[in-house]
Amino acid sequence: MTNKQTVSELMDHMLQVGNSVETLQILNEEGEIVNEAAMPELTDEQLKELMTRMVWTRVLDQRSISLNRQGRLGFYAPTAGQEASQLASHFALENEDFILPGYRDVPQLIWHGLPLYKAFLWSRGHFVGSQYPEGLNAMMPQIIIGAQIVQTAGVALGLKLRGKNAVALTYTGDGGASQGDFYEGMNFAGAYNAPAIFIVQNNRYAISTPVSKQSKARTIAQKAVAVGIAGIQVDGMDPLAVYAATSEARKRALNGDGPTLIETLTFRYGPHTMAGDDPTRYRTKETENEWEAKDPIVRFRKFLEKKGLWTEEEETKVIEEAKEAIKEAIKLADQTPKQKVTDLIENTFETKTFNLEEQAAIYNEKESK
Ligand SMILES: Cc1ncc(C[n+]2csc(CCOP(=O)(O)OP(=O)(O)O)c2C)c(N)n1
Repeated sequence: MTNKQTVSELMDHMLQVGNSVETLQILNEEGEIVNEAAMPELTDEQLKELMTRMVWTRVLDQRSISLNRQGRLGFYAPTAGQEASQLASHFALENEDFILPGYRDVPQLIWHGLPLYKAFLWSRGHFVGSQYPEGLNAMMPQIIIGAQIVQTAGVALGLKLRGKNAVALTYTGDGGASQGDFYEGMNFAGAYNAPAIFIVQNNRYAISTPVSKQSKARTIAQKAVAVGIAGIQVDGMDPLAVYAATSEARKRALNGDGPTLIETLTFRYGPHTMAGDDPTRYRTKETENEWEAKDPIVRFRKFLEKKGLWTEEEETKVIEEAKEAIKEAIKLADQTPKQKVTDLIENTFETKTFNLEEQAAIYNEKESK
């Protein structure tokens, strides 16, 4: 209760809560540590592993774009620019943690254990691409914007009720943060103190819609306040900041402190997807140059080189290994028997509905000829 402030002052105070959100940065664009206090504890080997994953994934992105152009992949949402946001957050997880990715988050799935050839098959719409190996704690990439956020609340609550020492982590974009599911999911997870982590990769655009059209709120991170959970905005081009925030969120969730919302400020260098989006129609060259100067791989390379942990030869080796793995995976995908209509029918429901029974009979007959 207060009897010293005016109504207007109280309202302004609420607005200031949002306006006071700061951005965590640990590693600047020059590869220098600018926030020692927040520096995460990572061994030299771990730092190198994170760099390896980011470089590897950049190669995967370049190859996926060419494979798509050659007609050898189906749906593809480019990832270059978002490596720190995607891979440094995933790096803070353990295998027992459950991830619920969006369609752009295939790299995290791969590093969580999805065989690459299955990721390629998923891109082609082949059912084998959605059959996950035993022990891979993940859902398929979600296409419905925001749907994975409510599911994350449920998975996190399930993990808690089963007494698992694990969290559920989901990814969405700035556009996803405007969906009703976003608020519902976070609110529910908060109310049940579920071990959930919500990552909003704010890459500035939802296809062509700028983030300024998503919300009047200055940040997406501040939306945590309304549901009473922890929230943080981080430089999403800084792998150390993204890792530190996710690692802390995981620790808090396992400690019974509930969910966290993490907003990563990032940028996708490519088009929204390979289905005809042309970013030059809604982004200026200046904006692109500004974000290219923030490249997460460039700044992490500078940091590691200064520490004597990374060389051009090592990077070349990673690039060659990535190309080889991609070649092998696409071969495996090509060798997978072509999908039949009955495969789709058999893999839709555990028990077929009556009309699927009818269709299965028709297609079984056709395919046997
Ligand atoms: C419920 C729903 N509405 C609309 C779409 C069409 N759609 C596909 S991607 C997209 C933009 C999403 O942007 P954002 O959440 O910022 O993620 P980004 O693609 O930038 O990673 C939209 C509106 C959809 N897939 N699902």
